[in-house]
Amino acid sequence: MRLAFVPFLAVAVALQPAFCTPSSVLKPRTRTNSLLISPAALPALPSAQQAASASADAGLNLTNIQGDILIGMKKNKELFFFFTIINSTLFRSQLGSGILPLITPTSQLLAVDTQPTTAVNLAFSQRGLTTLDITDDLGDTAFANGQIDNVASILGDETSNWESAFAGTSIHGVFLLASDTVDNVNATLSQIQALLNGSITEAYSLQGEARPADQQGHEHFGFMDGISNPAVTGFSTPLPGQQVIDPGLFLLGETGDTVTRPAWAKDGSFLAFRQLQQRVPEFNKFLVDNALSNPNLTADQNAELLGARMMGRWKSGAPVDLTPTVDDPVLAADPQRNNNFNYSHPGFDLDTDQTHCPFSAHLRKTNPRAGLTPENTANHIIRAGIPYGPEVTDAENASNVSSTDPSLERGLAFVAYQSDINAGFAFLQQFWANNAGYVFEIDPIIGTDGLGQADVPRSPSGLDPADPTRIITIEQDFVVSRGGEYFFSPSLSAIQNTLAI
Ligand code: N7H
Repeated sequence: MRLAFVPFLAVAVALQPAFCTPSSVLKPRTRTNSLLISPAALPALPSAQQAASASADAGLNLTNIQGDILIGMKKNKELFFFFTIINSTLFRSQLGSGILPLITPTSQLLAVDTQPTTAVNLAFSQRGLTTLDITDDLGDTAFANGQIDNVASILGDETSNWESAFAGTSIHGVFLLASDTVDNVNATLSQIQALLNGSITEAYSLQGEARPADQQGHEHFGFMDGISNPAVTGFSTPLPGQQVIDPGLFLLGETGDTVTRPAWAKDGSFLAFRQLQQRVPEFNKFLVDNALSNPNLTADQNAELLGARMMGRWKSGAPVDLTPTVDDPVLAADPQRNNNFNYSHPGFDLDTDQTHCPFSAHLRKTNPRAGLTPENTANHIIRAGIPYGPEVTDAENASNVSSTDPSLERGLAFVAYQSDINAGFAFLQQFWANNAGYVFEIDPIIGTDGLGQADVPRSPSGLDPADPTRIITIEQDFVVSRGGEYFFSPSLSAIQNTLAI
């Protein structure tokens, strides 16, 4: 079905009464505690009132945008349920009346008393849209070709490590189910499956989970994650140092999106999903074996120092650019200060100074801040992933080797939202993280040689602040891609008026 190109505004106005009245989207009020986590280091979400006022000024309709897109890495438990559509007519017939009322828009997540028991989002692969007879070109070649097309040459993945479901053709879509308990998630999944009445089958699933106790918000290597997502005009108020990015970099058809799209695609976003395995015991051993030698630090602290310099932040979240040789947990927990840096310092040459932050640090590779003039506003993503897999076992700790037992695999269920995958996730991975020619070295956390080979040695300088010219060779990958897919996360109005029948 090819839909006519209709001006966005006309469509939005025409669709308002169908789904935008708050009473029709709110679920029974059973919540007294948030389904999201809120570690002190992460920027707080705007209040419902703040977001309502910012979005009104920018013309954003937060009741029409799926909730995961602008929220970031704040999920507690999240199931990624990848599915195959086996009866497209039945599936489409259940989408509007059955599934749409369960889909959680952004506005609903901003206050505890409007949050559902389980937040539900839904996205489709190109293959899924085609199965639904939606043949419009959404204007994104990476999405249209699927992630498998990017596998070796662009992303540098070793294809043999890919989970078979991602390498195959069965993934048509994904339900993202987030709550504070796995029981809630499973109950909602059962409800969805009952509503869809046999029209889908499971292709694959991955259960994400925030790490326990004081590690909540930290990924499996131990680093606080999700601090430096950009502020989005029309949604969030920028914190000191936080870049402010046009909504059109993340939402189709909004200010800053320059591509021509079908009208119904407005307020959707492309979701890049990656299952990134983390080899935690191997990473820890590398840090111990190559610990730095600051005489004022213990051996453990010298190992931590090396990890912090590979990452660009301490495990606490404190940026090494502001505190290069010693952790500062108070700074880390203060969102007014923990993102307020740009790698420039009075009297230091930005192009040669690595005493504050190494050029190759993951944080600096994936966002060079003042390292580019003017500061880059074109290549940004909103990261909304969550850790998956269990904690490291005693046996793995003792052997310094990750178990080969699949049930013990751990890593990051990486999610990036953008309106242009080739300018967002794929650009960051290919042109910055994997590119030794760009600010000198391959990213020591997520970089590969860009040719699909594993464990290619990397030789970054700058990791040792006492001697920034010293090279510390890294001979193995600590992050292994297990594959992924590109999806389109449509607006609620698109689900109702274009995808449902
Ligand atoms: Fe990265 N980590 O937890 O170790 N990342 N990342 N990432 N990452 C960041 O400031 C990590 C990955 C970005 O604006 C932090 O939020 C891990 C991919 C970007 O200054 C930490 C994996 C891509 C930023 C991690 C992984 C990116 C960023 C610091 C894989 C894109 C913000 C916390 C397993 C291709 C940069 C924070 C800025 C920050 C971790 C993957 C991109 C701790 C473990 C694949 C843009």
